[in-house]
Parts: sequence; structure tokens; C-alpha cells
Amino acid sequence: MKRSCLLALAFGLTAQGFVQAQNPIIHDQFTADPTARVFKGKVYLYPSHDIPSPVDRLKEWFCMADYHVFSSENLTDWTDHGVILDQKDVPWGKPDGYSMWAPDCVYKDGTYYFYFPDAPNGEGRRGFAIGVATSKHPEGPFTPLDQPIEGVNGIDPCVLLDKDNKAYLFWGGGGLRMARLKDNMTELDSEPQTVEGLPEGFKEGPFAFERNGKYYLTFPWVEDKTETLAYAMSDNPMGPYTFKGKIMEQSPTGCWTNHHSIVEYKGQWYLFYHHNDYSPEFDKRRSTRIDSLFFNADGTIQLVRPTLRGVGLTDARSQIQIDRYSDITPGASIAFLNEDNKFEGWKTILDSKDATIRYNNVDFGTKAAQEVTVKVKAPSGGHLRIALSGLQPFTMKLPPSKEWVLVKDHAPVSATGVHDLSVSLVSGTSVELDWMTWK
Ligand code: FUB
Repeated sequence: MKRSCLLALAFGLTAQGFVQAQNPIIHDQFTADPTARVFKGKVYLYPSHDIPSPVDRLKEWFCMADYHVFSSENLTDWTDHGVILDQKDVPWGKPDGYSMWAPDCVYKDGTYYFYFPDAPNGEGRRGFAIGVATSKHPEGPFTPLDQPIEGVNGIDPCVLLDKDNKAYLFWGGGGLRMARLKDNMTELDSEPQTVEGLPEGFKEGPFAFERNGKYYLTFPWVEDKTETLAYAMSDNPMGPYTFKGKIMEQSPTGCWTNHHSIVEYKGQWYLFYHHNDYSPEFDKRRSTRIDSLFFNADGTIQLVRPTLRGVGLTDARSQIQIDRYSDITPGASIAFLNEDNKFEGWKTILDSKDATIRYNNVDFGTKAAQEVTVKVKAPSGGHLRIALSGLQPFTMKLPPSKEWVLVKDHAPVSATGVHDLSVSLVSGTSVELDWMTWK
């Protein structure tokens, strides 16, 4: 996935058309602990913001100095609204604490309440407290209150605002904790209590929501070595909760944490979670992903399989990053385009005959596409077979080139509507593909 405008311009393209719904969804910075909320008909994403640490003590740990917020109407194109809160602007926080961990944001009676953990400043104050910042707009800027919420020590706040406008705060700190909030949304209205009835194993990062009169408390849970996502259900926001099982298995590729939120948007439920896609060697630099989530008829949640493909349709006229594949066969692999700047994204490598990569749900619209362009590097030339589901596959010739080139060909298919796209190697070796587009 190349995002270099320079290169695009060199090929006579514009920077427009970088339309990607794949995982990860934010391509120019780390975005961990994603809380997604629907406000004003859009999805707003409030993640924490991992950065390489400027201070020695956090070189091997989480390091976050500020929060950005992003919004999207289609879960594909995300607008970064910039910094909404910086550690140096929190009156009670350490200006160099770099501890702005997982946040949340809820809307009540004309105000957006942004809940965030931070390291408190001052003699003898240790650990984490949870602050509130307010705004009249979901994209901020947010103004922090003078003091954190009294009686709360911990991380990962989540607020459930119930249908009757009563609010409940959940957080991580020596187990999963919860308390009612007062109407002002900034003070506790009950003694903090630990959520009972959950299995052994480290738990943090709670996310609570209501659906069809059932309350869901979902959380990262270490069942074995690293964090799975799991959940419990109740008839009441304050419990008792009954453990129901897992939503996502632990990652097989080495990100210790997983942190999530669950949101319904335009009739579909989505799981927002994170993985260290852009930082495979160091799992404290994470990136937000989205996959679809489904409920069973009895309200239980089906296991979500993490994908690179992510959600939504991809416009056939955009640069389709097929390395965010739905499926791949032996002989096909992906790699970073530039190991020194992983945010440039990935490429596909086809190394043996019939090696195939498949990318689902490409939208060709109503006007038939008749031309295909591939950004490719084929040192000894070769041929690709291109197949759109339900249509006759066709072959494309690749000229020998050790550099990236755009190869354009007539597509002898009349593609409209939504198709799954497969690309296979017919001949050649070490053929690399950056992206593909249709016209
Ligand atoms: O991002 C820092 C911490 O890592 C979060 O607070 C946890 O939930 C875990 O994702």
C-alpha cells in the first residue's frame, strides 16, 4: 500500500483515489485502544496515540502524549481532526507522563464528555487517575476539568449511557471496576465495586453497551498467554454479569494487548480492535482495525475472525490494495514496501505458478469497467490471471522491469456490481504488485 504522493505524481496520478477500507484503517500514525462512537450520523474514533518514546524510561513501554479524533461516514475514508487533548494541558496530570492511555467519549444533554486516563502530578500521587474533558463538538477541542474523577484509580474508562439517561463508569484497576455516575457525568454516584463472576486471568479495557434490553460487558482477557476479547451479559448495567465466552481469540502473531469497542452503524455491528500491523517487532505501537460482528438469535456474540480485508466495499476505481487480502495461497505473500517507513504499506509477492491472492467485495458500480491497471514489478516479465467472481478470467502480460511500473490493459470482461477479485501468477517469478485499479 503505497501512499507516496511523489510516486503517484511521477506516474501521472493524483493523490485522490486513496480509498481504503482495509485493516489497519489509519495509515499515517499509530492508533491504539480504539473507542468508536456514533455521533451526528458518523462514526467517531477516539483511540490512544502510541508514539516512539522521547524519554528513556518508556523506550520499551507504552508512550502516549495526546489524543486525536477521527471521523468517517463510510468506515473507509477517515478524517483526522487533529489533537483534541495534550498531556501538557491537563491541570492535574504530569506534563511529561506520556500516560494518556485508552479513552472514551459519550454525549449527554448537549455536551461531549471525553474520559481519559493520565498519570497524576504531585508529591505522592502514583498510578493512574481518570479525567474528564468536555466539548460542544465531537471533534473537540476538549477542555479538561481541574481534577480527575474522585474515587477512581485505574485505566481504560468506558461509560455506558443507558436509555433512561443514567450513566455507568467501567474501568480497569485491580480487576474490572464499575460505579454509577451522577447526572453531571463527572462524579461517582456509588461506591466503586469489582465486577464479579468473571473468570480468572488478567482483565482490562472494559467496553459496555446495551442491545435489546441486555447489557454486555466486553473486555480483553488473558486466558492463555496474551489478550483475547471476551464478554459477559446481564439484565442490569450494574450486573450481576454472566460470563459468555470469547469474541476474538488471542493473536497468533504477537501483539500482547488487544483493546476494543463495539458499535452499531447503519444496521451492522462492528468490532473495533487493535493490532501491531505497522510495528511487527514492537507491540506497543498499535493500529486500529475493524471487522464485522454478528449476534446469535439468543443475543450471544459470534467469534470474530480478524482479517486484513476489513469491512465495506472497495471502489474498483480506487487503488485496490490487494495485499489486504481475504485469502492467499502458498507461493503468495505480503511484505512491507519500505522497511524503513512501514507506513508506506505493503506489497503482494507472487513467487510460484498459480500463487493466488483474493480480495473480496470490489464495487464496480453501474458503468462497466473495461480497463485494468496494475502497479507491478516483474524482473523477468510474466503473466497474471485476473478473475472477477462470476466472470471469465483473463490474462495480462507483464513487461520485464526491475522498477515499479504501471501496466495497463484492456479488460475483456464487462464488470458491473460487486465482485471478488483474484490475481494469480501464470508465469514469471518474484512478481510484486502494489495495487490495482479499474476504469
Ligand atoms: O494502551 C495502553 C494500554 O494497553 C491500555 O490502556 C490497555 O487496554 C492496553 O491496550
